[in-house]
Amino acid sequence: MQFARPATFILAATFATLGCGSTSSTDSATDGTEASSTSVGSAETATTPGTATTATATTLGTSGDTGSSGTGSSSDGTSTGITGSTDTGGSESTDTEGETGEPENLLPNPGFELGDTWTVATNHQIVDSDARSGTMALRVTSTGESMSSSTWSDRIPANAGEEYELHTWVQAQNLTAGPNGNGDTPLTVIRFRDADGFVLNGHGRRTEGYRWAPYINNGNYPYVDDNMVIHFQMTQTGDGFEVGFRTWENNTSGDTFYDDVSIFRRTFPERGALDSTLQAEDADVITQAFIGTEEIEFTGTGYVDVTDDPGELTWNDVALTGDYILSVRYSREGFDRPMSIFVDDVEVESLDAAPTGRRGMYATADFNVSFGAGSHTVRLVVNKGGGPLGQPLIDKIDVYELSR
Ligand SMILES: [Ca+2]
Ligand SMILES: [Ca+2]
Repeated sequence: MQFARPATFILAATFATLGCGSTSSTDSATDGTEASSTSVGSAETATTPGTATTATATTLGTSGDTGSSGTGSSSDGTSTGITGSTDTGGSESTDTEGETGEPENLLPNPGFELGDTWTVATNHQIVDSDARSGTMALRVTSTGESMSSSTWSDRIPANAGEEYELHTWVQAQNLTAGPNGNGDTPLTVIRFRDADGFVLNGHGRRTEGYRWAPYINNGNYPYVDDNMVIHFQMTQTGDGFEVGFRTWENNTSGDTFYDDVSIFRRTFPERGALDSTLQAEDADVITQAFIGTEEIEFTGTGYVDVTDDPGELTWNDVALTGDYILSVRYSREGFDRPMSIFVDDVEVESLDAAPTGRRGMYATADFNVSFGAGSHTVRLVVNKGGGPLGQPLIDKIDVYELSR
C-alpha cells in the first residue's frame, strides 16, 4: 500500500516550531533555564524563515496559523506504508509505570542491528561502532545544515486512545553547541499520519512531538537516557506514527549516536471502572491559568492552560469515598515537571509528569488516592517551569475505581 505524499510539504517551518530561538534546556537536574524560549510550542505565533515555503501547505488543515509544522524528511517521497510491529528483542526494557509483564518494543530494528530498515538521511549513517548494545548504532553527523536531515523508522500502526512511551539512548562526541546551549541539539521526533497516510502538519491538529538530546559536558558524553522519554496518546486524528532522529542546524560539527530506541504501549492495570470525570475547565477555582480551546485534542469544552508557576485547579464538593486512581490528562512540551494532588488541603501524591512531545498532544499520569467518607476538595497543582515551553495544559481528571 502506497501513500502519496502531499504535493506540497514544508521543511523549514518544522524547525521554526521545533526550536527556532529556543533555549530549552536538557533534562538534567540543572534545567530550568528555558525561560527565554519563544517559539517552540507556540506555533500560532511563530513567524519563520520558512514562511515562503509554507504558503502552499494549507491544504492539510492549517487554520489560520502561520507557524504550522511540516515534516522533515527530504528523502522519502512516499511512505513505506503500514508495517506490522515486529518484536526484534534484544533491546533493553524500560520501566513503564503501571505495566505488568514484559512490554513489547513495537519498533522494528530498535538497535540498528538489522541495518538500513530505517530511512537514513544525508549525514546520518548506521555504523558498526559506538553501539550501546550489539554492534550497530545510528550516527548523526552535524554539519550546520538542517531542515531535511531526519532519519525515520517505518510506520508503527496505532489506534485512537492508546498511549505510548518513546525512550531513547543517546551519546555525543565533539558536538558543537548552538547559540542557545542546552536544548539546541539534535532531536528525537515522532510524527503522525492521518487515516489517508498524509503527514499531519496543521496547527490545531497534532504535528510532531520531539525531545532534544542533552547538551552536557561540552558535547562529549557516553550513552545516557536522561529523561529521553516522551509519553503520548493517540487520538482520532492519526492512524500511526514514525520515530525519527533529526539534525539541528545550530550544531555545526560533531556526532550524535542513537541506539536501543524503544516504543512501548502503556497499559494501566490499576484502573478499574470509570467512576466520574473532573473536567479541568469546570474546576471551581483556577489560578495562574486560563481556559483555552485552541489546541483541539481536548475533551469536554476546553482545557486549562497554565501560565504561571504553580497553576492550581480546585474542585469543591467532590463526593468520593474509598480508593481511586485519579488519571490526569495533560499536555506538556519539553520537560519532566511535577504535578501534585491535594485532598482537603493535604498533599496525597506528587510525581514528575513526562513531556508529551508537544503542547496540544496529551498523555495521562495516574495518582493513587484514598478518600475518607464524605465530600472533598480536590486540588491539582501543576509546576509550569520557565517560558512558553513549560506551559502545560490540563484537560481533565478521570476518576477510576481501583481495580481489585
Ligand atoms: Ca545497537
Ligand atoms: Ca477538558
